[in-house]
Amino acid sequence: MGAAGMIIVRDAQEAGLDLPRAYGVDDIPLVLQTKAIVAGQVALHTGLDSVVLANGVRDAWQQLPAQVVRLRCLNGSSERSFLLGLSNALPMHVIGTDGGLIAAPVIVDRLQLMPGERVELLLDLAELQGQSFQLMSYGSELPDDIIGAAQVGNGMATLDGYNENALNGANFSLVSFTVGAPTGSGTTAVPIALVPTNAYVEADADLSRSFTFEPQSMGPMEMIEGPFEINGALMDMDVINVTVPLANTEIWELVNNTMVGHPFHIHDIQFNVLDRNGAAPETWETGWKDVVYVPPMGTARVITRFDDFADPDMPYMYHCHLLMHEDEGMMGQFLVVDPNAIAEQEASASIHIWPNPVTGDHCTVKWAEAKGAVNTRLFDAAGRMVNESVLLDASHGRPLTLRMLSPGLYTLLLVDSRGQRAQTTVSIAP
Ligand SMILES: [Cu+2]
Repeated sequence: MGAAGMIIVRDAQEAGLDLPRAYGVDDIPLVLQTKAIVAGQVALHTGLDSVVLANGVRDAWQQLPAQVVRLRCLNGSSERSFLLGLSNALPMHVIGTDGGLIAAPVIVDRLQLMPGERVELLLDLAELQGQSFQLMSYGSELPDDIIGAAQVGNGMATLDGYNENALNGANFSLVSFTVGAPTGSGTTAVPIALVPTNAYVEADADLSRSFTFEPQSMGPMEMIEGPFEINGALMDMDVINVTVPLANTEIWELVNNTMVGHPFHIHDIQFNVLDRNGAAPETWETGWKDVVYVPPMGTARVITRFDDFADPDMPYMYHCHLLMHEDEGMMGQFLVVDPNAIAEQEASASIHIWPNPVTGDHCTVKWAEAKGAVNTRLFDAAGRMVNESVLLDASHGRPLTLRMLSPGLYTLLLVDSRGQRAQTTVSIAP
């Protein structure tokens, strides 16, 4: 991320709780970043991010009242993970994650926050008037192979400039705080309960999909540097990698066959983390999230329901939230499609497929604007091409043979002789 901002979302459930919410007084947004500054400009695509910024400011400090205060933290770094902690060893009460408040506060003294992740913390400063302390990143305690740790790679290979960056493996201050007088009206105690999560459980799932991360080519450098593929492919704007039927509850299994940790992010939905390397996630991670840490040579599983915002034309993205990784193509796109709405939506599109859902071994394709021969490619929900053929003139209706295909949703990509592209969703009936 370059310049980063924050949107604070409030709702009635949040408003019903006794939480600090005086903006800039006891409720502090913190966009935490490290950046490389070259010739006065933020430089991307370099590992020499040696400048620590909070809300865009170096050496940031804030006065806080001697009462319960709320810190809304976002890791807006391009690649660096933080291991948050307080220099005075005060406990941090986690109350919220990426998607909102969790069920009850969870006390931690360290918390790993990867790029793209958000966490809300309460600190009880009632006894600390006149003192000062820092919100720290304890980089020396980050596990190896997470960017920001002392070591990435096996010692033979490491990232360009990694060992020259003094922040890697170091403990450093993100923000300094001084504690002043209480406001006289703030929150005096950390709440016992927050908002029930009603998390999805494994038994709710309609299906499980697997997403495997691998370097494009094998080698010690490539295993830490990338470019990294998801299910054997880099991002392609012309390929829908996954088609999700509306109202599906799905487990997404993330398999990391690389030597670095990745923060995996899914648009459109909030998910619950089921497990990481087969073990329960951190207690504070059990609410709603949209970024999950996938450990090096390890796995994470998340569960979610795609219950809104279906659109047969506008895909959502999933991607690694490390800027260099996503920029190099560690990303894919998915459609959420309402199977019952396809026929209606086709009526207004320039491509006509009928019947759709397809009931026999072929359908008719008409693309009025097509010029010359049209190449057709059909992709299944996992993004695999399952059919390729050529229609000599699709500007009038032409039959497309679709034999031996399992029932479900497919994406049909059409390219005409002038390189014009069109795409639509085809449903194969049982
Ligand atoms: Cu990554």
